[in-house]
Amino acid sequence: YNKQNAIKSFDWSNYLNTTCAEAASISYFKHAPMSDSWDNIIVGMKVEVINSDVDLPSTVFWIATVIRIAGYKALIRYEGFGADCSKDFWLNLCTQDVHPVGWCATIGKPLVPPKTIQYKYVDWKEFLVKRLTGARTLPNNFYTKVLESMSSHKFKPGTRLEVVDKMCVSAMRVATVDEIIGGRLRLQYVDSKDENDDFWCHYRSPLIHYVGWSSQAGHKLHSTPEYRSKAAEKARTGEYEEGDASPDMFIEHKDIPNGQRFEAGMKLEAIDPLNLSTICVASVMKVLKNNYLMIGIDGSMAHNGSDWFCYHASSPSIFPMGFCEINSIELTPPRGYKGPFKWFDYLKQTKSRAAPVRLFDKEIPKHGYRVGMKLEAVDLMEPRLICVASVTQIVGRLLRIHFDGWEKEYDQWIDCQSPDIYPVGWCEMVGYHLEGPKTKETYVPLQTVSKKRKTKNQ
Ligand code: MLZ
Repeated sequence: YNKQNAIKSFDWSNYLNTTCAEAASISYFKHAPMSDSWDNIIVGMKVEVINSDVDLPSTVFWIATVIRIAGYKALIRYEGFGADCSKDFWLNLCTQDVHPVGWCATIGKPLVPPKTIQYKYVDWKEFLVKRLTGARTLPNNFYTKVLESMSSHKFKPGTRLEVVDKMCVSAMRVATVDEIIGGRLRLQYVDSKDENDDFWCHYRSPLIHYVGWSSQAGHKLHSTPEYRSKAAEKARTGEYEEGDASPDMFIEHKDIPNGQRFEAGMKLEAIDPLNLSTICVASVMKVLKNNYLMIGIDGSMAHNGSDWFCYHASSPSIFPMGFCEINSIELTPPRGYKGPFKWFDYLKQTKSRAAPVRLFDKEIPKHGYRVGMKLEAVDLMEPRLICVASVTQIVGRLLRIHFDGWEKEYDQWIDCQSPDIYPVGWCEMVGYHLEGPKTKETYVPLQTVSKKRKTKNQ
């Protein structure tokens, strides 16, 4: 029994009205459906929607104007209301209930004016013709396009892959896809007896890999000897079985600058994978093949290396020494470090050297994010949860994501191209539960599932 599922999914409508906040645009999220064809969706465009302001037994439609856009959601006003906003309502543009102008005429459905304004005109036809001349509307095949763009990957229930072991992040484990919602995969570890021991991630997540990836990269893998040898063979020959995740299902990493490599022992700054609100002093613990690195957070490493974490050399989550200082953000010193932290002294004390700046990917992709924008973000410490969130700081390509109503300890530094952030209305569109902002009235602590979060220097 899952308490959270019993709670209704959060509805953005009132929240958008009362906070007046701007939502991050669909076009910022490359992995989100319709991201590349959202340019035509603009304020002022007209659509045909169900008219609920009538006393008729049958479903009728009316023309409406888009007043405001927030992610996939649009604030709508029935045509004829003029400046009167009393009947405005929010709807999701990517649902079956929204149609381009002309749709009713094509299928012979009547357009019926809302009863509140019925008295205003005698000749509604003439009124509509006037209002609609030159107006923009949705493209004809809009909903078909929406459906198409929601299934643009090859993952299926049953697909086998390698994924980070959530109980021991330095190792991989074998899992199968159990369920897919909006491109997010519910994974089940194959060696787990507990059905509820699942792991959610997007199909573009850097935490999942093809069968045989661990053997190729030289990454630790918890699995059976049979799997190990078969997987290695498959990756070597490229001959995969039905149901195996194969290399072509994953995005390829950028090449790193020629001939320049990270070396074990080099120091750097990195987002702590177990506490995404902090950027910490870290070390390259091991260099794997194909430019993957095992990174450890200085001062809090388990002796057996069980909290080393794999980042690709081109990852946007690792930074050269001095990154935090240059960007005026807090760098978390090694746990228990005495006195103010100075890189120069620290390198001397630890007799180590910093990873050269040229090894890092410094590209900052163009993005439109601004502080204050709302979105839906995965709580990566409990990745089943997608929550109402806001951008509270921007550093180059990094976004600081704050979960509305929650303490700052829950904040996460996330890359602007991360597949773990979604536009407002995404959950509603794909049918995923959305966690609302934490409020005193609605929040019931889930004591049984609550994992203690690391806080700074704790
Ligand atoms: N059980 C967890 C839920 C936290 C979810 C927060 N999401 C932003 C806790 O109370 O810590």
